[in-house]
Amino acid sequence: MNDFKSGFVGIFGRPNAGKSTLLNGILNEKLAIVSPKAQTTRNRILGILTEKNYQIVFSDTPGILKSNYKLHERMLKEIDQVKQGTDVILFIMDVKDSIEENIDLVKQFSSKHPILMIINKIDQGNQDKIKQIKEACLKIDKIKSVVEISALNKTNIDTLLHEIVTYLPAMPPYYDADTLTDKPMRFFVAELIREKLFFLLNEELPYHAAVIVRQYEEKNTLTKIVADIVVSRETQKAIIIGKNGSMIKEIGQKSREDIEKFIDRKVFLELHVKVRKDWRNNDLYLKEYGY
Ligand SMILES: Nc1nc2c(ncn2[C@@H]2O[C@H](COP(=O)(O)OP(=O)(O)OP(=O)(O)O)[C@@H](O)[C@H]2O)c(=O)[nH]1
Ligand SMILES: [Mg+2]
Repeated sequence: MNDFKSGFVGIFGRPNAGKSTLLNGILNEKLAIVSPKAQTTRNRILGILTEKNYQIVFSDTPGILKSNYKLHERMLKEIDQVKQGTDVILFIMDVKDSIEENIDLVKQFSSKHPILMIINKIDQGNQDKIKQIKEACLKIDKIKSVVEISALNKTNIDTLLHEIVTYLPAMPPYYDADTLTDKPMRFFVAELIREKLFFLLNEELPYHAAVIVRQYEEKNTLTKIVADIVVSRETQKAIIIGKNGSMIKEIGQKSREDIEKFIDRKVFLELHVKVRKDWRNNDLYLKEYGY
């Protein structure tokens, strides 16, 4: 195991840049939920890739944003924690995003760790813009290389991995080869339910919702899961339940399908909707909901 390399690699970037899509693509597993809306990810999510000669411990993070409520503060804290324990920084930007804004964010990282700049969504970008981004990156010392990818189509992922490994220290693995993540099953189940809210509900509502798994019980033929969807207001509860319960039914169905795929077992899913006024600014609730 002499020439084995291991290290922690943080994935950072603006909301919606494709951080979670990249993590899932690298691991071939849907660990992190993904949606077309910004600020989908709220917690640090570990994903571990172990190959013959190396182990990379990836951390997906929430998108970097200004904080408007306490939940945002918690999300920013998650980002800071990952920053501290990282060997290599992946900074991922949407090829369509503003170059200046992203370069400004990159400048805020300390020079302690090498930064790999990832230009994502090249399936949607033009060569000119890619060239401009590369030129801007050249002027910044701590950016060690620039890799263009499509996280969605898994284009150039091998090149990226190869590049990352270059910067990893010689180290024995931190985790057993069969460890994929550090979060319990309940976390992923709650996230898969939360993801459906992003797809089925309009604009603001998903940002007001948290999901907590209350019961997770493996029975003989299926797994029984009871979860609460928590929102800030009564009106939001009514929307989530929908006309004659139609919305909650759809949320339940879609969630169950995804959870079954994830745990590879039949699932019985029971959902409840609860109102906790202004939970996003309440320390106790935030703690209870895992933030
Ligand atoms: N066309 C295209 N879309 C992509 C690509 N990568 C990600 N997306 C889409 O971009 C959107 C955001 O992706 P996420 O992976 O949730 O982005 P994120 O950076 O984790 O976002 P937050 O968690 O909100 O910070 C989703 O609709 C993805 O399908 C890509 O390479 N090409
Ligand atoms: Mg994300």
